[in-house]
Amino acid sequence: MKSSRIKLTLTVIFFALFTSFKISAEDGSRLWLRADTVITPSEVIYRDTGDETLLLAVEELRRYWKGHAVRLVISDARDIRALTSEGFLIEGDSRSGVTITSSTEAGLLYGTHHLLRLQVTGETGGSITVKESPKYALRILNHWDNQDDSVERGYAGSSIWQWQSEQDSTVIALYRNYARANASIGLNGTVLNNVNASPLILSAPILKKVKTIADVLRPYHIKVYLSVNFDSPAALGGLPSSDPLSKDVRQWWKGKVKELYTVIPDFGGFLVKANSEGLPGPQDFGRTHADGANMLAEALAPFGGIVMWRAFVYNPSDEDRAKQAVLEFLPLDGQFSPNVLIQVKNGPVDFQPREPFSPLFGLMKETPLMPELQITQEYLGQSNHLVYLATMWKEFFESDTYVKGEGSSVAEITDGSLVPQKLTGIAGVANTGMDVNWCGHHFAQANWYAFGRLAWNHSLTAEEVADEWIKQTFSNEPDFVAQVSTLMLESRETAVRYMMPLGLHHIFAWEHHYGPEPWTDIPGARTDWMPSYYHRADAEGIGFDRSISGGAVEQYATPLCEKWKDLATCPEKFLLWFHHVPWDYRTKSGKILWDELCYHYDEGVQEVREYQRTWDKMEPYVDAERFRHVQAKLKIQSHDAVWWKDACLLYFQTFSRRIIPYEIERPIYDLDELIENSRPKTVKP
Ligand code: BDP
Repeated sequence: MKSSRIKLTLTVIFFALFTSFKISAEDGSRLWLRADTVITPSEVIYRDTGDETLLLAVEELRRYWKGHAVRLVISDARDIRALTSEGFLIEGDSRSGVTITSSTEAGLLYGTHHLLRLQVTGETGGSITVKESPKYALRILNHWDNQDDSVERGYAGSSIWQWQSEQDSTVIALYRNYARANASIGLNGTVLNNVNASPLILSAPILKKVKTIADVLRPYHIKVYLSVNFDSPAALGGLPSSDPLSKDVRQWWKGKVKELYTVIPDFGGFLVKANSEGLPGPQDFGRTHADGANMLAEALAPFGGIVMWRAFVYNPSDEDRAKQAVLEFLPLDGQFSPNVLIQVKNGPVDFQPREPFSPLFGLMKETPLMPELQITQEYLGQSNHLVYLATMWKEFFESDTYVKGEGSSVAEITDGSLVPQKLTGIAGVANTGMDVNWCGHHFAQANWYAFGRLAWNHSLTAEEVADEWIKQTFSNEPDFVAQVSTLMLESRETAVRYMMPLGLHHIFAWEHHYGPEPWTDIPGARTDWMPSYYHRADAEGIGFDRSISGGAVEQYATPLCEKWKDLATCPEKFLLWFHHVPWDYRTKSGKILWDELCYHYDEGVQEVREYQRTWDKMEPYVDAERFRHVQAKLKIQSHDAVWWKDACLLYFQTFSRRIIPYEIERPIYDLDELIENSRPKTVKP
C-alpha cells in the first residue's frame, strides 16, 4: 500500500517534471525570439573595443546566425553618415558573407537583429541589401507600474521591475530578457513608473533600484526615464510649495536632477502628468504647463535630459472633453524649452477602440509633439480579446491633418519629415507583466512587437508587421501565416463592431473599462466619466453633436472640418462621434441608423465566432499549450462580444423603441440583470 503510493507519487513527479519541461519550452516566455541556437557558430569579424553593445551583437550572431561569416563595421563613410546614428547598412549574401555597417555600436545591434529577423522569416536566401534609419529618435515604452508592483491598466500580472523584491540574479535575468526583446524591435527608452507618479520614485532607496535597472538596460541601448509627481518638492523635499517659479523649488529640482545623473549618467529625463485627473501641476500655483515643463527642462538641460509633458488634460467643465487639450495647450505653442516634447494621445478623448486623431497634431506648430499609443488594451478587451492594434495605429499615422495641404499625415508631422523638429519621439503604454507569456494573451505580444516596429518605421504595413511576427512567434507555414494574418488584420475592426460601432465611444463600465455599461449614471460623480455623456441617446437619436458652431469638429483644418461637420459627408466610422443622428437616418447601406447599429453589433459577434473556427483549424501548426490558451481566450472574447451586443442593443432599444431587425438568438442577458450586476460596489470620492 505504502510502496504503491510512493510509486504513484514518483510517477506524478516524473510526469509533472516531464510535462512542465515540455510546456515551458512553448509557454510564450520567449516572445518572438524563438530561434534555436546554432551548433557550430559562424565567424563574426569585428574590432574588439570591449564595447558592451557591440559584444551583445556578436553574441546574438554567434548564437543564432546560420549563414557565412558576418563582419561588423563601425564607419563614418559618407553613405553611413547619411543615416541617423542608430541606422545601419546590411550588405552581402548569407553564403559568402554579410557586412553590417553603422556609425555606432547601437546601429550594429539593430542591424544584427534585423539580419536575424530576415533569417527566421526566410528572407536570407539571396543577396541582401538593407539600409535603415529609425523614423523617430525616441522610441519609448511607458510602464504604468507602481512601487507596490501593481500595474495600472496592466492585465498580465505584477510589475516586471519587481520593486518589492531583491534585485537578485533571477530579477536581473528578467530585466535582460526584457531589454533584449526591446532591442530586437528597435526600442531605445523606457519610462519605469506610472504617470500617476508617487513622489517616492525620487527617493534614495528607489533610485538605487532604478540605477540597477539602468545598468542592465544600458548595453541594449535603452535609456531609463521616470514619471515624476509635480508636487515632489513639497511632498518629498518638505518645501512649503512646489510653485515652479519659486527659487527654492527650482533649486530643489536642480539638486534632484544632479543626484540622478550622478547615479545614472545617461538618464533620459522625465515624463509628467500634471493638472490631469486630480494630479498636482503648475496650475495649482496659477502657472502654466509651459512654466512647469520649462522649470524641469532647465534642470535637465545641462545633462542632455528631456521632458515629456503630457497633454492628456480635462476638467469637469462645460467644454466638451474632446476639445480641452487644444484649449489648454495651443495658446502655449512656442513657449516650451527646446528639450520639451508634448506627449499627446492618438485621439482627443482616451485610447478608445476608434477615435479621430487628436487635433493637436498639426495645430501645435512650434512644439515637438510625441504621439502616445496604448499597447495595453485598456479599452480593447484587456488581455482577453485578440485585437491586433497595428491597423489602428496605421490609421492614426496615415490620418491626413491637411495643415500643410493635402498629404500632411500625422506621421510626417511628428517624425520631422514635413516640418523639421528639434526632437522626435513616440511612446507606447506597455502591456507587460510577470505572466509567463509577458502580456497575458499570446496575441497581445504582437502589439508590443508592432509598436516597436512601427516606431522604427511607421511606413511598414500592418500586414508586413503581422507576417514577421507570426513567422517568428509561431510558424512559417504559408497556410497558417495567411489565415492568422487575415484574422489579426480584421480583429480591430471586429472589436469596434461588437463594442462601439459607427463612432460610439466610452460606453464602458466607468472604472474597469472592460465591459459595456451604457446606462451607468452615478449621482455626484463626474459627468465626463459617464457613458451617457458620450452616447447621448434619447428618443430622437444617438451620438455626440460636435458639429455645432464652436464644436470640437472646428479644431480640425479645412477641408476635414467641413467634411466631418456635414452629416452627409462625415465618414460613417465617425458618425456618432461628431453627430447626434436620428434613429431613422438613412445610412449608406440604405438601412436606417437603428438597423445599421444592430447589424454592426451582430457582425462583430459573428466575426469572433469565425475567428474561433479559424483558430480551431490551426491546431496542427501550433504547440498544444499555446493553441489551447488562445482557444480559451477566444471563447471568452466570443462570450464578451454577445455581452456587448446584448447590453448595448437592449439598452439603446429603450430609447429607439424599434425592433431588432433580424432574428436573434435568445439573448443571453436580460437588461435588468445586466444593470443590476454592473452596479459599482465602490464609488470613487
Ligand atoms: C486613462 C486611464 C488611467 C490613466 C489615464 C492617463 O484610465 O488609468 O491614468 O488614462 O493616461 O486611460 O493618465
